[in-house]
Amino acid sequence: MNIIVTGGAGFIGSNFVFHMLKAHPDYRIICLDKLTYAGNLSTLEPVMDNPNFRFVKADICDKEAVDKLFEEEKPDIVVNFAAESHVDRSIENPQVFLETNILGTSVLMDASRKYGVKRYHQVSTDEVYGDLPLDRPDLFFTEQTPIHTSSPYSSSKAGADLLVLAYYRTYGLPVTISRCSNNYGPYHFPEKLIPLMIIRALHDESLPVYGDGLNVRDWLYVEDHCKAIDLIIHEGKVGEVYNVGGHNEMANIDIVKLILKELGKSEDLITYVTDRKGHDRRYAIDPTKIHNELGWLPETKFADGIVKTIKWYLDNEAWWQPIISGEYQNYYEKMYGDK
Ligand code: NAD
Ligand code: TDX
Repeated sequence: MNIIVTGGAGFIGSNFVFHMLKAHPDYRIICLDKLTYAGNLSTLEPVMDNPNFRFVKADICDKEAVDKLFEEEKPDIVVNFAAESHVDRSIENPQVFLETNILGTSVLMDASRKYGVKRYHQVSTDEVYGDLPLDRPDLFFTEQTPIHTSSPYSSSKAGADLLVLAYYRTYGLPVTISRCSNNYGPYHFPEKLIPLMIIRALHDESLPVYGDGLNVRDWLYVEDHCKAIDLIIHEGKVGEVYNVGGHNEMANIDIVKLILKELGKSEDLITYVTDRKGHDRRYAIDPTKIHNELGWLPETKFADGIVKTIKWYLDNEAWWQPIISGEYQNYYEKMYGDK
């Protein structure tokens, strides 16, 4: 089985590459990644010499490069993780989100049609459903919840999802889509809430909490997400959407306090800053469908996963130190300088 994994040098994609090489030692995994600011080749170092792994630096929007790779590898399955993924960046500059997340998806699907792939899987997000109110804890996102996006990021992901479903209906491309809640774990880029707070707390720097800090996210350990995608590409029904989430709702402020407690740091580091524009209030996934149809259940409890994750960042400074120096510092100043 030949599988092209796009965006495999990023957070979830790299965890998926590791999972697949371990779970299916007879599969060949080809990672296609542009290595944007969020892609890190050093993450993939442990598998670079694996004869069942190949890395190719290319842009999913580059039709020629994508076609060439499909011609060479004749993939059975394509799993598309490649995306611009940070909501705050999409608010600053939507354009590249539309290019990679929508146009890139169409280039990959055109190649998938041309070379007859058996499954095209789109890695999507719960953000396509918009948000839920805090005072209705009985409400959850199901696969029937209407698309209702808030940010340029989520709109670009929703645009891609609609295109994927259109390729299924119009051309019969055998597609599946997974819409997952917030992931956390190793190799999470330090612009996102959990790694940002861990690393800043370690340096006794202020922790910028948006708005009142009461926004709720539904956290899933990254390995559980990878296992869900593995199941969907093998056993999921073509043309279907699967929500993935673990009923692990947490308010941002509670996560920040938990990190401070684990690291033995003072809550005085918490600084409330101007809210994110259009900030979604609450995400909460109903994972009944993937549980009933495919038997998937999350295995890592948040209490254990967050401790494991904090330990990973403590043990792997060599991974994140080069990231937070240089270009990323300029980014931080730009995003938080006047908040
Ligand atoms: P990430 O930003 O950590 O990684 C994205 C990867 O895609 C990087 O390696 C980057 O170099 C690559 N990439 C970007 N543009 C590219 C292009 N034009 N061509 C080729 N490669 C390109 O993202 P992530 O958090 O790992 O998210 C992966 C996928 O999962 C995304 O599609 C995202 O929308 C989705 N998702 C993420 C979460 C989450 O909590 N992080 C939750 C649900 C869904
Ligand atoms: O400095 C911060 N302070 C803060 O309060 C940052 C970076 C975030 N936040 C808040 C905003 C959100 O309510 O924390 C919450 C989580 O923020 P992010 O880590 O930026 O994630 P989110 O916006 O929820 O989106 C993530 O989950 C869904 C991923 O980045 C998306 O790619 C995925 O689709």
